[in-house]
Amino acid sequence: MRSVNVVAIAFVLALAALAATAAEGIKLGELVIYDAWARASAGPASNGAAYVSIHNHGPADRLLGASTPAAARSELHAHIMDGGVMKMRPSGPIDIAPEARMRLEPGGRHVMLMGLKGPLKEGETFPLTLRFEKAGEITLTVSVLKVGDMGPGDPHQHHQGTHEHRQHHEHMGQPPQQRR
Ligand SMILES: [Cu+2]
Repeated sequence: MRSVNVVAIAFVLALAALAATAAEGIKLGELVIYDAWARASAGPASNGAAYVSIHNHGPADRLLGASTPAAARSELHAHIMDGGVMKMRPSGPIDIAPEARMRLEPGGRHVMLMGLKGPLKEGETFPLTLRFEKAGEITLTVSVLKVGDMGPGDPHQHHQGTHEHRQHHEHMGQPPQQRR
């Protein structure tokens, strides 16, 4: 019985560690990836979009593609002006400049989720795998926020899991205010 309890406690601790990692950013090579989120579907939508923030601590890399079991197909998209109308189009690989801090966000670059298996519901999560040219692959947990949300970085919102840059640097082993 005792060993069963030890396993149960270890499992709970592992879950807690995963949750903490998600809020502070996940390190993949020289990249730190954080705030993976999506908007809840407004109705019985067949498409959706996922967003993520990336901080590159190293040389240039490229986001090549994404996949999720939540949708039949995932494409990298960008919004472009076409005859005065904002349209979205497949963007191909997304360049990540050296030392860049970038955000996929509503109205900008996003991971288009085509053929959702079901509507995205606020409070739920789903896995999203991103594939980078140099850093490799990582599977993130995407948090579904409310319809019309502008994301965890929205200054008008106060979500749990809001990215704190201080935490992020502690995670990288570079506390910004302890340098002498
Ligand atoms: Cu799109």
